[in-house]
Amino acid sequence: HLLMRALAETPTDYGFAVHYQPIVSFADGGVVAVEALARWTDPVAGPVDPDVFVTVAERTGLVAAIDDFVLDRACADATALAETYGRPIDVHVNVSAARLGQQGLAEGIFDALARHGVPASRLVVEITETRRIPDLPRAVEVAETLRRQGIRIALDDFGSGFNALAQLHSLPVDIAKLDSSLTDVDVAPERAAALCRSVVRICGDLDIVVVAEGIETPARAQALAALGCDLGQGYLFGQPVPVHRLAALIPTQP
Ligand code: G
Ligand code: G
Ligand code: NA
Ligand code: MN
Repeated sequence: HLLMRALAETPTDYGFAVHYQPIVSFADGGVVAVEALARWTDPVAGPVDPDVFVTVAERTGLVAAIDDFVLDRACADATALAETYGRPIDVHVNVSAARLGQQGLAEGIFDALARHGVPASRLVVEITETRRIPDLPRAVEVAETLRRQGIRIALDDFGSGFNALAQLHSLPVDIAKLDSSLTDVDVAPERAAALCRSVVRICGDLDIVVVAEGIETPARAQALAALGCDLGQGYLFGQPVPVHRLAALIPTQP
């Protein structure tokens, strides 16, 4: 399989890249963070949908190589990101839930931060699920190890699949990213608003910052801000782009 061969070698040589998507504060519209997202262009077939290659990589155990490549690139880009925004911002990277309990994960993350001189307090690890966390007690230990150094933990796609309320019971979480199925206030507005309000309330009680995902329209941004979400992410604020194209997404003041 081409993907396997690509990952076995240096990812940079095989069409891997990292794109960044801004995460914006509803309070003042400023960019507070970016999410680093893996992109892969097959030398023959062209760009491959990340949902496809991440799912394949998860099944074959190669997703760790992708996560590590994205983490290293994101740390290397920290200086360029700070220059783009005129101040240091947070960087979110995805880590597959299946990997959270694995040996060496925390050490690998600390090593990448140290190699590039990035403070742990700038990094957010998004726990991305397609499968249940296999060894929850061990995953909780790793999450606590990361947090003791100042790294924050986000639950990705919160409210869908396995990233459910029950996770908040055991996992120490700093940020919840509300899945776009939860933030879709255009469909059944009253029910969606009630759900959103309740989740925001629970997160508030647990000191968890709420990011609303999948925001494509100003109306949706306004509704979610009014419902108490802290931050927003979506095509309205910018698609994932290479680091040098982020500056063009910064909203110009009226
Ligand atoms: O970027 P896009 O939304 O198209 O990505 C599709 C899916 O792939 C999302 O669920 C996203 O979390 C996941 N994904 C993107 N980049 C990475 C990565 O570096 N590591 C992991 N584990 N998942 C990623
Ligand atoms: O699951 P995760 O949050 O990691 O996935 C991020 C992916 O979601 C990005 O790769 C991007 O392609 C996709 N995405 C980001 N914003 C939007 C949006 O506003 N609408 C849609 N449909 N997809 C989005
Ligand atoms: Na995800
Ligand atoms: Mn994510």
